Amino acid sequence: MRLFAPLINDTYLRAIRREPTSHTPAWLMRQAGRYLPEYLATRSKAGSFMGLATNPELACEVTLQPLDRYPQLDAAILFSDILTVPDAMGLGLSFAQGEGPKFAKPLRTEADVMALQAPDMNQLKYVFDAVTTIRTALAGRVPLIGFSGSPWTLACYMVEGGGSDDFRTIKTMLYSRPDLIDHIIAVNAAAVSEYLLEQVKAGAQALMIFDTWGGVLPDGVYQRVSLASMAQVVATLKTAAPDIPVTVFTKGGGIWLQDIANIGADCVGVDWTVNLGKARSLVGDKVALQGNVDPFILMGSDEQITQQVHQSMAAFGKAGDTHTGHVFNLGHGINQFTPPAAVDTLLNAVKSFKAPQDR
Ligand code: 1CP
Repeated sequence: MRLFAPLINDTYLRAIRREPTSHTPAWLMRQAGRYLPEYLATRSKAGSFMGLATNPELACEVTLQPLDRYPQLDAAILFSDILTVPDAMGLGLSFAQGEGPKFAKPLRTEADVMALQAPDMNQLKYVFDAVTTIRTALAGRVPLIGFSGSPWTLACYMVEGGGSDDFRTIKTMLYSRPDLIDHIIAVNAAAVSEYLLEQVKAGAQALMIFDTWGGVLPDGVYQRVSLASMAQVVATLKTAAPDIPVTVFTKGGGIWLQDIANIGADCVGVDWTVNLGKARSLVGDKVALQGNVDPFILMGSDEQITQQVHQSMAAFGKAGDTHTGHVFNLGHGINQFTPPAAVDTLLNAVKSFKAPQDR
């Protein structure tokens, strides 16, 4: 075991464990990235997004940028991408300037699918090195969150070969050759479990599974394909690393909240379509909740931002125990056109919120 500095601000971990905290902890999905001028400067130094992600020193630099700019943040998230795993499986990831991710060898045929194997974790050493470098540089300031895509969300990119508007290619495979999808999901679940456990060994103090595209599946198929494979990953994590909290986030998964709360994760992320108070009454004290302000509120006036933040927090709140089990976040990642000053307004609004019993 590596030795790291003791944690100074443990508010995020306490909230996930549903312990009382002095304030509601906050971090933001995609808190590092293109909306920050300092990120764009480091990326141009690295030459490309993958140049940045594969260089542990530079990945560390961009992970810390939002924490230096916004001292209100209560957690750091590893700077990397969910698509590093399929890249290590040999699919050939590239990011063309100004475009989304592309795979040179997407999974299209039975032969492609049957040849798929979980990657050799040595191929992802740059990620684990980044985790250790970041954890050391944080020096206990806030906890470090490691992450992965869900087996289904990774499968979407692996079959489509990049981003998609309608998921036609993967849904065609799903409804014509479900056996092939089952195979991809099984390989991905093994890969994701191993990948996350390696991040823990390298120093990650919490984990998050991004199921960005679970919400494109019909009821029933979601549970069988995406949720069941996330449950399998969580079970593996809980056996090997029982003290590391796990958050699962299915964008568009609000309607399946009770199912998601039952897979053994510690915290469930929800998007802006969900009312946090209703969500809380559905899940009880089974899990903490993370979310859920619309990221585009950051394009609005300071008054609107503050009002939306307070509304989301008040919805969660219940007199007497407001600061238990809520991790403030957006309902999805920060958009690249977000003005950095709006993020400061948002985080100040989280801090200035007065729960009913504090007023
Ligand atoms: O040009 C650039 O600089 C690349 C933009 C970028 C960034 C900043 C990409 C490409 N990935 C990232 C970082 C990233 N991705 C993080 C690090 C944390 C942080 O920034 O603070 C994380 C957690 C992710 C996760 C990720 N990547 C998800 C899941 C979360 C989500 O946003 O839904 C997904 C779906 C991706 C795929 C991806 N990577 C990059 C892009 C542009 C995309 C979306 C592609 C698409 O579907 O169109």
